[in-house]
Amino acid sequence: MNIKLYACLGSGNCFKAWIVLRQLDKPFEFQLIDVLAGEQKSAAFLEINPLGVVPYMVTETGEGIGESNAMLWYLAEGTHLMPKKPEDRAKALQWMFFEQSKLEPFISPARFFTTIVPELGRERGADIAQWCENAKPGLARLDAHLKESEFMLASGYSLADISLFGYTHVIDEAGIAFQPYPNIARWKSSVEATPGFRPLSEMSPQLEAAA
Ligand SMILES: N[C@@H](CCC(=O)N[C@@H](CS)C(=O)NCC(=O)O)C(=O)O
Repeated sequence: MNIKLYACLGSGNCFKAWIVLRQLDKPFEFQLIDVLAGEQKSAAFLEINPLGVVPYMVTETGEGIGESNAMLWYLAEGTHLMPKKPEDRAKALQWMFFEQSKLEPFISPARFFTTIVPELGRERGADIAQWCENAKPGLARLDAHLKESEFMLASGYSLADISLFGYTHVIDEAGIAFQPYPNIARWKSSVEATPGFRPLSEMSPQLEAAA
């Protein structure tokens, strides 16, 4: 049985799971879930993932895994994307928790209402401004870290880069400029140059069907 990835288009969290599958050249089935139409809360999808969110992944052995960063951990196991030293694995986790607590909760909704559904965002101007403000300390910390290192870990490109890249590479779509964060901008180019990289705009079930 192939891995099955349940995902919606345009999502940074779904992109993380998708790009790791593509960069590791793993065969998988892409099941589109239309979040804008509420499909993630349908009875059929709640049977698969009772939390009613995407991404969600079903492994080759039929185990269901939620949380994009947990998917990265599962998929990177035993590959060049998983750091070898225990200290580096712990640092990867440290940054992946940072991503989910200091960046994603702010960049994701700001981008959703600015770029994905701007018609709903017109009523949310104050919220969007606050989310952008809340993301800045995390972005400043990330930028300072990347001043010292080409990738998140000194050992090289890893699952931690993919995790952080998911939303950080589209801060402009949330209304946050890259200009105050030159090291993030430089790192973004380094990640985009890694083997097998494909942009978020190409994530689609059609691409997998054609592969
Ligand atoms: N922390 C989760 C976030 C999952 C999540 O909130 N997914 C969004 C799409 S990016 C979703 O399904 N939203 C629809 C909803 O909450 O009903 C992860 O990293 O996978």
